[in-house]
Amino acid sequence: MIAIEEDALFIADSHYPHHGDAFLVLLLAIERGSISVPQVFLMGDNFDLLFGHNSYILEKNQQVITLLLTLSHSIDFYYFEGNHDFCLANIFVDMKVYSRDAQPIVFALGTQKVALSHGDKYATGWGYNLYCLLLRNRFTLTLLAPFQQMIIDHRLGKLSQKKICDTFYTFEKRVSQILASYDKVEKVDWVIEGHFHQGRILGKYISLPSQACQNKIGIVKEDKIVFQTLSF
Ligand SMILES: [Mn+2]
Repeated sequence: MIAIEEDALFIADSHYPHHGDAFLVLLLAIERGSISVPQVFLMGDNFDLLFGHNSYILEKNQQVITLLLTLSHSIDFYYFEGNHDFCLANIFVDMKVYSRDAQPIVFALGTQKVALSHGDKYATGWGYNLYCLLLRNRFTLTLLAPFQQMIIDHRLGKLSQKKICDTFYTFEKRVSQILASYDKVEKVDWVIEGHFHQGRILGKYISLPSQACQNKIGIVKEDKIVFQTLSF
């Protein structure tokens, strides 16, 4: 089991670049040494749209991809793929990349066990599962390649207009369903997920803040995750 270290960062749901550039600003600060970090957990949907096997979408996000490639030479990066960013293992060759299928992954936080996922795996339904299976398939992505520019531009247009920071009023109910699914896999002390953009802790469930919505990230201090807004 890999240990989560002091000052590790948990960055979730940045939705770059359509919903702010906080992700880029933070990575640039790490690059110039304004903040020193031993580990970075990218918890998914850090990009508003990014997937492998597609040159057009890579070009669109080139600045941040290049930055991540450089930083991941010297810092341990763990990328939990989200529903907006997937098939990334071929892009980020120096990172540990976890697909939706591979998640959750259990890490150690001090003496405690923590399960980590993006947050779209449990309590979703078969339609969503099928959609994920097709969309994250190399064959499907290759098939779509001739139409990539048209499809992607259309999709990017929609995504940039999407409201992503709504309050989730029945969140407690959803969390109890999610925790029940985790319990079937492995007993852990904490579950940490992004995806819901809530920035709340409910019992042992830590719903990370969205970097786009709350402008906060999680930082590990004395074996606890605290939510913070960083300024440089
Ligand atoms: Mn998500």
